[in-house]
Amino acid sequence: MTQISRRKLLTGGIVVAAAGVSGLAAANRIARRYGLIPPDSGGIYGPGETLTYAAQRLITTHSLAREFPRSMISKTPFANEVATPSDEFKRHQAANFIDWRLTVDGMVTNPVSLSISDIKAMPFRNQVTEVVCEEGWSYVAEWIGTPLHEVLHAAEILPQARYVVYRSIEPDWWDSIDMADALHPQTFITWGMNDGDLPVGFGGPLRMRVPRQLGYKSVKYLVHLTAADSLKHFGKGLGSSAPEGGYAWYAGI
Ligand SMILES: Nc1nc2c(c(=O)[nH]1)N[C@H]1C(S)=C(S)[C@@H](COP(=O)(O)O)O[C@H]1N2
Ligand SMILES: [Mo]
Repeated sequence: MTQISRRKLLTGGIVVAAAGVSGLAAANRIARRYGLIPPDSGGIYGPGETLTYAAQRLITTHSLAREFPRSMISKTPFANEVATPSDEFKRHQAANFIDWRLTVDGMVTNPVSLSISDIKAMPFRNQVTEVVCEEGWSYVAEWIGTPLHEVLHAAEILPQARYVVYRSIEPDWWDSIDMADALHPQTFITWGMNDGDLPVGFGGPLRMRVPRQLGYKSVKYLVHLTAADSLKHFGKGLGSSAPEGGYAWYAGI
């Protein structure tokens, strides 16, 4: 059986099971068999979260977020700015981010601590994609960055790793993605925007861009990546700070 028809069969199975009487439970059994259980699968909304994540992963793993022509770049993009940056952040900003480091650890053979110029020296790409906030607003911008897979490759990520956990210098902002998104060609460690450096309001000096998911997964002021085979021991074990506040871990768009 080809990969595609197997995938269709599985997806069909999940969707049909979800439509049935004991639907969500059956869909969950299928998802569990294929290891497609998100970290926030418990609680009232858990079965729904599992259905969304498993169905998305079986259908759209390799699809790209829409890219726009440069003429559609928003003239006045809205930055959801951080009202009170910490003293630590202000010190980095005053020093032009010369001491900013992105630490990469966890399930890697070669843990690294990269400066902004180390990252800029790696292969980079650009994309014109949309930031979509769960509150209903969006904007289109050009993002310039090093694909996350380049950084993971430099750190020699181990094949057992299933997730990448990422943290902002803002302690409340941390998140994680599975390897399908971590290795996705549009998932960037972003350092440029619209032909210039990434402005602080938009997450400079470093921001994760995950254009296949809602804006809150694109964490600003990135300082730390950890490769892991489980999310159990991070925070409350739900995969990110988002489900701790009632939002989905997997926020595909
Ligand atoms: N560190 C950090 N990252 C963050 C946020 C934040 O407040 N702090 N807000 C998130 C949310 S909810 C959205 S919608 C986008 C907004 O991106 P923008 O500021 O470029 O508009 O950033 C996300 N990343
Ligand atoms: Mo948001």
